Order: sequence, then structure tokens, then C-alpha cells
Amino acid sequence: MTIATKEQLNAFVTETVRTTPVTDIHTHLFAESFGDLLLWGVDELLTYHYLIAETFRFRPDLSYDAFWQLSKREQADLIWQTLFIDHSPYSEACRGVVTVLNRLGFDLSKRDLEEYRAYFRSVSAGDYIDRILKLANVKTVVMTNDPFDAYERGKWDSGAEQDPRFLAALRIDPLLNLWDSSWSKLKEQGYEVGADLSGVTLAEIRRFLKDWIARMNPLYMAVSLPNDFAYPEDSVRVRIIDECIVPVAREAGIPFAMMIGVKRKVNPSLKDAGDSLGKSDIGAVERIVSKYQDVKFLVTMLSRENQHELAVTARKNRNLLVFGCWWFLNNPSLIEEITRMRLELLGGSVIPQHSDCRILDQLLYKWDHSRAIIGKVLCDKYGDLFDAGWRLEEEEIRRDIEDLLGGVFWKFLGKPDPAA
Ligand code: RAT
Ligand code: ZN
Repeated sequence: MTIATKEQLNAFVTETVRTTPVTDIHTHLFAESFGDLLLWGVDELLTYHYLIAETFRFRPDLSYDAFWQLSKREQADLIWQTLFIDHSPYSEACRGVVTVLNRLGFDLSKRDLEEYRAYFRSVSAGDYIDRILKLANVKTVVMTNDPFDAYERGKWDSGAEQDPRFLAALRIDPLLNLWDSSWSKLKEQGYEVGADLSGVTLAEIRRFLKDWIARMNPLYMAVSLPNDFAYPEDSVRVRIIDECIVPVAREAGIPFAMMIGVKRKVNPSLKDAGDSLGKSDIGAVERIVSKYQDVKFLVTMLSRENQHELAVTARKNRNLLVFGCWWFLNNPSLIEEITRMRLELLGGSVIPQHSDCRILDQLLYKWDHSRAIIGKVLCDKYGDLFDAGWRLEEEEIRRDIEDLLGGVFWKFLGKPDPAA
């Protein structure tokens, strides 16, 4: 049906973005068979590392050690008191908790943490996964799977049943960022590697990658890279990229995802909350994607300052797909600015968002909040077309939104959307 008025247009776009199921291309969530690797519930929500960093800002009296010695429940109590009771929770990470509790139907007027806890004690992980995926309208979740983590490896070894809603991504940070310590872990897994990359080491790294690809069937290989990531460069990292990651990605027909711009551990006392960001050299991205035009690259960058040049680089290289507003960019003002700019430069050939959820429940807020902004930006974009005399069919808008919320990803992979 053709859309006749601006009011109709806005209502249709908003509703379609709200109700279209999502493929969430990067999370830290796990299927139920991974046991306690899947985090969920109110104490996990409150102890999300984003909230830990915010809590310390209000508590100069609190020592890092004292905090880390508390039980998870005690940490959650302290964070709740500091960020939700002593102050109003309007930072994005705090607002997220409020959205989640509200969407679960809790009475927020009482602010009674014990009541929320009682609910989580009464529900099973399996039922809760079903409830959250349905409420968040997420059809597929891409996990972050680390073959260097012995605990996670144990889960893969146990041959647990696969849940088709949770798909794998092979994460290789230790290989590219911590070779000095990770080579011995490869050796323990039976690969003939040496610290200096000599002999059969590079072939053995390729064998390691191929073995894990066969085992996990990952949609892509991924790494987070520091803000000073350079390419080309005379370094272990770049040799492994050139001689192992690229050829294996090519052979397996899967993309290499680069998440660029992290400064790890600027405050180690904060643990996971102690990482920061820095502006990166877009030239490194430009050079690697244009050198390997037969390899697909998914790229997200952490610094706001890199966003425009990243979008322009994607215009020049069709093997580069830009995705998500990552981590410190996952805030409404920045999502709006970045999404607007990307749609203006790239049309719909982009993945506007991923959730990066670490806790299952967060799917509710990360997607609610992002959908509202994507919807708003699209209303403006279609509205501009409408003003210029372009009339749209509902079917065309539905197609575009399905693409943005998953279709673009699956087409880039060259695979059918398994949940379609
Ligand atoms: O967003 C986060 O929670 C970060 O801690 C990281 O996990 C980041 O997203 C990453 O994948 O390295
Ligand atoms: Zn992440």
C-alpha cells in the first residue's frame, strides 16, 4: 500500500522498526547449554561493568579492594544505593536497568530490589531466555566465543546441544594482542607453535583457526584492536593477520571483524570497567581492506572522531561493512548522530547497531533504546523523500528495515538468514 501522508509515514516507520525481529551481530551472551557463562538477573544487571565505573565516581570513600571483596549481591546493593537511590539513574547504563525492570513489569515506585530478586529466583534460565528474546524481539544472537578460555572450551568439548537462536563468532584477541602469553596456550592445545613464529608456527596457527571454525561454525572471526593499531607494520600481530587470519578467512568464506580503538586497562583497579578508548588511524583500515578485496571485513571503531572517515572508507570498499555504535558510543545522542551520518553516506548498506549485551536482560533496553533512535532517523530520511515528491510503498519500507536489522548482515555473509 502506498503511504499517503506524513503522519501515516511516521506511524508506519516507527511501528515497523519496533516490531521487526533483529539479528544481533555482536553480544557476549551465551546459549543455555553454556551454563553459568550466560549471565542474567538483577544482580548481574546491576554489576555490569559500565555501572561499576559510574559507582566509583560517586564514592571517593570506597576502596577498589573493598569493593572487589564484596559478594555479587553486596556489590549490587551498593550500586543500587549509589546510582539509583542516592542519585537519579539517567546515565544511559542506569536508564537501561530502569527500562529492563519496567519492561519486566515490576513496580518501580517501590524501588524494592528484594522483590525483583524474588522473581529471578523463581524462573529457569531456559524460560527466561524465551521470555527475553520474545520481549526484545531478537531472533538471533551472535555470541563471542573464545577458544583461549579453558572454561568455555570445556563447554564446547562437552558437545552440548546447539540452540539455533545463538550462533558463534570466533574471537581471537589473545592471538593478535597477547601472543607473548598465548602461544603457550596453543601449545597446550597440541599445536606446534613457538614464541618467535618460526618453523611451522604460522601453519599451526592456521590449523588452530580451521579446527575451531570446524567446531564452532562461526559467522565471522573477530578481534578488538588497540587505538594505535597499525597496518602494515613489522609486528607479530600483522604477520599473523597477513599469514593466518586473512588466508583462513578467505578459505572459510567468513569475514574478519575488527573492532578498533580500545585502550585496555587504563585503570586496572576497575578490572573490566578499566578500559578506555583512543582515536585510531583510518589509514590502517583503508590499507588492509583495499589490499584484500577478496576478503570481507566487518569494522566498528570506538572513537567518535573516527566515524565519518570510516563511513567514507566503506564507500570506497564494498568488502567493508560498518557495524554498530560500539560501547562508549552506545548512547542516544551519539547513536543518533552516527546513524544519521551513516544513512546519509551509505544508504541502507550498513548495520546500524549491535547490542554488545553481557547480560541477557539487557537485550530489552539496548534494543528498545536503539530502535527508537533508528526509527526517528528513518522517519526524517523518508520524510525528506516524501517532501521531495517520492511516494513509498509500505512493502518498500518493511524491506529496508528488515535489511537494516539483519538482512544486510546475512547478505554480506552470503548466507540465508536461518531465522527468516
Ligand atoms: O562493551 C563491552 O562490554 C566491552 O567490555 C567489550 O566487551 C567490547 O565490547 C569487546 O567486545 O571487546
Ligand atoms: Zn563486545
